[in-house]
Amino acid sequence: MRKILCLTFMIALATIIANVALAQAPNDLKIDLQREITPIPQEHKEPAKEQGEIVRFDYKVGDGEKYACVYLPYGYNSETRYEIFYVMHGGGDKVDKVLGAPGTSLEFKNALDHLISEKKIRPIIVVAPTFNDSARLAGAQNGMFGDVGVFPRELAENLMPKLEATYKTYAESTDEDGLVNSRSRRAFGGFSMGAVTTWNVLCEDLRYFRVLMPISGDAWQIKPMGGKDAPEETVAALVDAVKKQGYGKDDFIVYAITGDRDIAFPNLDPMIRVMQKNDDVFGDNVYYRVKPGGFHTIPALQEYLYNAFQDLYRM
Ligand code: FER
Repeated sequence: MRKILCLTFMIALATIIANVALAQAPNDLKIDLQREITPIPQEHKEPAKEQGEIVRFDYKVGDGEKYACVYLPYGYNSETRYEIFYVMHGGGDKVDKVLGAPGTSLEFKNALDHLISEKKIRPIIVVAPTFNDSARLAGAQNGMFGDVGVFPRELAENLMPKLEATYKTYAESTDEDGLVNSRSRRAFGGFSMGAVTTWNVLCEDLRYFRVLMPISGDAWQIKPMGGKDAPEETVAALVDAVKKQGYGKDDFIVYAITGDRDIAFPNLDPMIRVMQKNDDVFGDNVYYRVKPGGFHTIPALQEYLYNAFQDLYRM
């Protein structure tokens, strides 16, 4: 009897430990800040032998319809759980700008195929949504500022629950608990206005994401370009928002990337410097990579993702 009790206890304990490990932190992040950001090699821009696909994912927002472009890795199957990376495009761009349109196989998508088939990264799902129309559909303030302002809610209420019920991620259910418990396997990043969106996601949706990747764009919590004009106040607003959500510095990382010739560099750089000196909810959970000579372009964004994915998802 005692043996059985003991065994039951051990199994229960092992299950708890395994679940906690899954939910908290696969500390498998091996971010080497000394490693250069390298261009996507030409051979990785060519079609791979083992190809994933980009599919269209339709979802409802209010009375309207929207869609996201979703990269499913080669061999995707609903028996396997996949980590998921959401990536938002920049201002003036469309939903198909980052990954390419559904059914296409452009250079960046080919590069993802190669990274996965050569086992440089784990098979992941990448979702490229759009903030375009978000404000209008939410009945809120219109324009780009309104769009990126309401997108975190659309993400939480309309996109993620439906998408992750359709494609298999670490969310065991797509209610609040299921999405929150799988946050260590979910990341959000974005470029330019997509970076502004990412900071907004940090402030509102941190319960769903462990990794936030603002690329070439500052936080507009105080005002547009506040990362340059009001870096201390901007970071203070981020600190408040993180605390209000009940998180601390061990619960998430910010992995910011830009180029030193990027027009957003002067906006992002000062606020990141302030964040790195913070010893409250930021500090050594803030990773910062700057590509010498990097400009504010979609190919630069794709190059940064190509490199960053090898940090986040290395096998
Ligand atoms: C920045 C954040 C966002 C930035 C530009 C933007 C130049 C976006 C501009 C746009 O898409 O119109 O720091 O720096």
